[in-house]
Amino acid sequence: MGGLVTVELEAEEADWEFAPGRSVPGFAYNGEVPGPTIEAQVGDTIEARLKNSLPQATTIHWHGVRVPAEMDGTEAVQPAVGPGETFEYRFVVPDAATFWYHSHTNETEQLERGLYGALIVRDPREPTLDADRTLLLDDLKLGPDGDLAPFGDEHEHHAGREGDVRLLNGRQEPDLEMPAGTTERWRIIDTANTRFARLSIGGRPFTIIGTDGGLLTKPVRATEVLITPGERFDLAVGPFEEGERIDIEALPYDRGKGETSRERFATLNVGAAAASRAHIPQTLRQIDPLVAESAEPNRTISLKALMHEGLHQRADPVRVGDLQIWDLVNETGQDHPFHIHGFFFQVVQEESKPPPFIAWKDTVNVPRKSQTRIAWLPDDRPGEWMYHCHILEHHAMGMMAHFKVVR
Ligand SMILES: [Cu+2]
Repeated sequence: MGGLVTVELEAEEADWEFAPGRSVPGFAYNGEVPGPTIEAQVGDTIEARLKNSLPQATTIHWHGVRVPAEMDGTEAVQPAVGPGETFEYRFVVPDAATFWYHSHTNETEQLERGLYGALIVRDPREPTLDADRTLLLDDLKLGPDGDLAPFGDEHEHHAGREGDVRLLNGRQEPDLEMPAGTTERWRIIDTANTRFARLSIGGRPFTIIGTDGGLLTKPVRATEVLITPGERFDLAVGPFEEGERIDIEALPYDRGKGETSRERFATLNVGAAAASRAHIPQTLRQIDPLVAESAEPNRTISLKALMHEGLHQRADPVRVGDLQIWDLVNETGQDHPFHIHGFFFQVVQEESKPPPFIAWKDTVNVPRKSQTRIAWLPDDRPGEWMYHCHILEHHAMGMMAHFKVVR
């Protein structure tokens, strides 16, 4: 039997000091950006009491968690929680992974102002590294006056909202400390409205050990990983040598809006050595493929049509237990991170090729002029669900669809 984790989350206006002496009027859970990190063991029940002290309605979506439909925190399953009102979310966390929670009402503004936090679900059987840290990547778009730029101009509708202030855990380009000789688990979450990060840790090799739905089957060595809004990657990072200063940065990437330049999120300072007990086994867990690579799709979703058809689209229902094989076709000129609520999928093909590793995902970037095939199995959680682009401005503009899971 799992334990009970209770958390009080008060959504409130707060002065968000994102750099020494610089702040913006934020929206924050319990006055902090990011909100408190919620930590649980797999199988626990989370009871989160939301108190809305904002001047506008809000809800909380538990991104990636396989919650019952009525706990999904969208306005499709609950009325938004008005100013002065409360709502209690209660659900079991059946999977060990890096999740996050965020507002799902007036998201473009509420996330930009800071309504997000991490939800970490651990399994005691997972490998233990020397430390476990959560790094939330974000940005802020400021106007010439240093305050938040106004929301929702025409350019943002099309391209998404990106700002020049890059944040890690709610602070502008902070310094992090890590002892030499150690290897840490870094849980990276892209909480930005739009910003992609082709993440590099000073070009050093690291090991990808997990993503949205938890551990991979085996560790994957890499020197960079593309992380897009909503996605998570768990990395084993280190060891480094005492005295090193390493930039945690995004390498140039073109999501269809021109190539970005190298951009720093933080600097890692390596301190005096500490003993290490980190061990990464060669087998992390088993993931059985849902379908063969050659499996034919039973649904095609045109992201271009989704983008242009506007609000409140309804897709066909899916039946519990019926295997879903969906082709996500992106004929637009920009990348779109596709997110499905409440269920994990496997990527079967990316641009007609199998993905580099098998994994459970809830968000996947579909690069411009390409197509991605995913497979997923609706387990017995009937109700109202949705999928959408996780560029929040695209979602707000209607790049989404509701669908039902039926018995
Ligand atoms: Cu999009």
